[in-house]
Amino acid sequence: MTKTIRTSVCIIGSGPGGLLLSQLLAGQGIETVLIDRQDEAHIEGRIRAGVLEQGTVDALEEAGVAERLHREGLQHDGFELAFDGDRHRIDLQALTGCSVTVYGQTEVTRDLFASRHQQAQQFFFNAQDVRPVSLKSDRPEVHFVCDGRPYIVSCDFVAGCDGFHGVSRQAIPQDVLRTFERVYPFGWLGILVDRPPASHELIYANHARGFALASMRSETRSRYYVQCGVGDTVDDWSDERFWEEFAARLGPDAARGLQTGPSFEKSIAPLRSFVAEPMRYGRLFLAGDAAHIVPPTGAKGLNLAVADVRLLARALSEHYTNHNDHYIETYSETVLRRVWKVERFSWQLSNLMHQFPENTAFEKRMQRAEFDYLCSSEAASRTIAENYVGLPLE
Ligand code: FAS
Ligand code: PHB
Repeated sequence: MTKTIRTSVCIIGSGPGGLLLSQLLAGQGIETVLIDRQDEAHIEGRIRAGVLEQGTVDALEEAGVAERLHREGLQHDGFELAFDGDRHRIDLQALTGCSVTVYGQTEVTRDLFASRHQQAQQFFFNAQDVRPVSLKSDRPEVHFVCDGRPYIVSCDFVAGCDGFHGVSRQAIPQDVLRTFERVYPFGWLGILVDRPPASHELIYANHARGFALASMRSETRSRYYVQCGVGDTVDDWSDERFWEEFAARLGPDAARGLQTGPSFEKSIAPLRSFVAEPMRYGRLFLAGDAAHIVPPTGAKGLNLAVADVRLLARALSEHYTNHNDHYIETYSETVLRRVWKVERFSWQLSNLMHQFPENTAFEKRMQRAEFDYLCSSEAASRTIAENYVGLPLE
């Protein structure tokens, strides 16, 4: 027996994008239902982003979930780029007047779940066969099965926040959807280790042996990455091999502060740049990884999802509160303009900081020349800084 549920906005995907959208809409008295194919523990357990733009912090404050973030987050006024051991600090504060906050996506997701539960949000976890239908009608539906029972959510709007491998983007007809993609010829191997960070700020390093990133989650927990082969598995990377490569790529100066130890999380992420257009089809709106992917080099994935959600929450709130559909009608055009600028920055920094198998000696010299130019030009450093702290919402 199918159970039908009626709500205003049905959100597919309960990652940071879907959770924040639900939280922001709830603040405007707009009811939502959240559907996810995983359970809460799995969603919270995913180790992903680590750096929040000021705009993301602002959104979490507006959503009323920034208290722990302010208590435990680490404010960073700069970060470093290193090239074969030479280091250059991008002084975010001096160049832009802004900072970033180091606070893991896991914590953001945990804070959002806690608040949604406090407000008795209706969730469906472990949902199967999720299908958004009738998207061109004024009463779209989302069909799914949960605990063996079929459900239909009848709603005004559907928000596709279900990530790169979700179903929402697939619901846009092939003759409407346009996709753009660049797959990088390497991945990132990431570890977590309970040791103090090698440096108090992030260091992105390009070395002849490959890219490395020294990041952190707290003053006692570090998050480190090395560029790895696109076909590598975690079994190819013992801790010993990781530490040897990581220290070599960071360079002797930066590696001086490195404290090695046993990793307790190790995973590999593929790198791609991807955009799907349009981000609206009828009453379906895409937000976050459902519509775009950036290589993590620019620390933009989570922040871009948050920016989409802020614009989508505004569009939906204006519809319900002021019967004004201007932001609904312009959502896709507005959000994509910013998405492409962030894609550009993430692609540019990835090209600068990684060793590409197909690069000739000339391209390697161009990378070094770009780094040397950054070191010598405040204007060049400012362009990196203003993208890293986050572009204006529109
Ligand atoms: P998410 O992918 O977080 O959430 C989508 C949700 O939809 C998931 O909970 C999923 O279970 C659910 N879903 C999927 N299909 C569904 C279906 N059919 N029905 C119902 N639910 C469905 N960003 C950074 O800034 N820095 C990083 O270092 C970084 N590392 C990353 C590493 C990996 C392995 C990955 C995959 C991403 C990484 N990202 C990183 C990007 C990441 O942080 C995303 O940008 C962020 O999670 C986007 O949030 P959402 O759009 O909510 O999508
Ligand atoms: C992280 O801490 O996970 C992190 C930080 C910056 C990035 C990517 C990942 O660019």
